Amino acid sequence: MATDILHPHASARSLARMPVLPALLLAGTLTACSLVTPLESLESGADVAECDDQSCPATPQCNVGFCGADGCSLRPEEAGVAALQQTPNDCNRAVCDGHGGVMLIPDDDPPLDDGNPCTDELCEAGSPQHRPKSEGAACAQGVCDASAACVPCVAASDCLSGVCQLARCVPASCDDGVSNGDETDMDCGGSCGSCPGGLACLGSEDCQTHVCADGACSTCDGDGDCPEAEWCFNGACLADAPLGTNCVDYASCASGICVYGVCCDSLCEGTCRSCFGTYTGLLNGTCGYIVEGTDPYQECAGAMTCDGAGACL
Ligand SMILES: [Ca+2]
Ligand SMILES: [Ca+2]
Ligand SMILES: [Ca+2]
Repeated sequence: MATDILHPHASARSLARMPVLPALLLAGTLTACSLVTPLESLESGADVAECDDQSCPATPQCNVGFCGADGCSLRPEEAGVAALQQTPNDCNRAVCDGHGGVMLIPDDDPPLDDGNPCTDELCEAGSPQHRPKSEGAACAQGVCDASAACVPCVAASDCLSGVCQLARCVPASCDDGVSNGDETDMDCGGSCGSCPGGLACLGSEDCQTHVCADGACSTCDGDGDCPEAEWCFNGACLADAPLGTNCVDYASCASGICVYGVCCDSLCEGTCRSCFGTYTGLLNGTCGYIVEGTDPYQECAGAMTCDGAGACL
């Protein structure tokens, strides 16, 4: 609280209301000008014959001591002159009222900081105010809320994750309804699984179809639209199948060879050869001789069968 120091028992405002001169002075000898009063009764009053303006005390404030015909006297200080005693941070300035008193006029003398970073210290019509800053205004630990408290967030945009809950930023997750973290679109892409068609992507791995075109998940028209080691099937890129996997064409096989609907390690041409393990006794997808005594493809004439070495016997 600001302290008035105008007088031990009087505030600036009460002094302003005092009569032009203290009653004790009015008891003295008045000259033609009632504002000029001898100071004989003042304890510091100088001898009439010896006084000069410098030796005459100016008290109380807003009065000027001077040496007149009757010795030291007082006259009011001019209106508007700053009073000797000022109260700091009270949004006012004390000035002389021209009648020996003090009056306060509004001044840009704002109150001290209340310690709250979410209030502004200012003066309104001579009254000190700690006005709350607008919601969302920046403060040291984040932003100011509607109650002038400094909190981490009040809006989603205040958080790197884009999620503000109960004035706290919440880390990104794959089910928060926000495109955040390393996601390429809302809750998909990056480490949150692949995105359906039309959603944003950075690479093929962000898309369910493995096709990312112009920043959006799309479909493939051919194997050329697919990443290396993948092939296009029904608009989506699928990983090339390993040996022995069922296939629809060469492009679907990692080996690039599809024989009778299975990915094989070679074209497997020639008599009594097969890519099917059931016919060769080998692993599916490995071309080998058809087992002796069988002829699953009916390649051998008459009663002959495969000999187990790639020929009919
Ligand atoms: Ca002041
Ligand atoms: Ca403040
Ligand atoms: Ca998310």
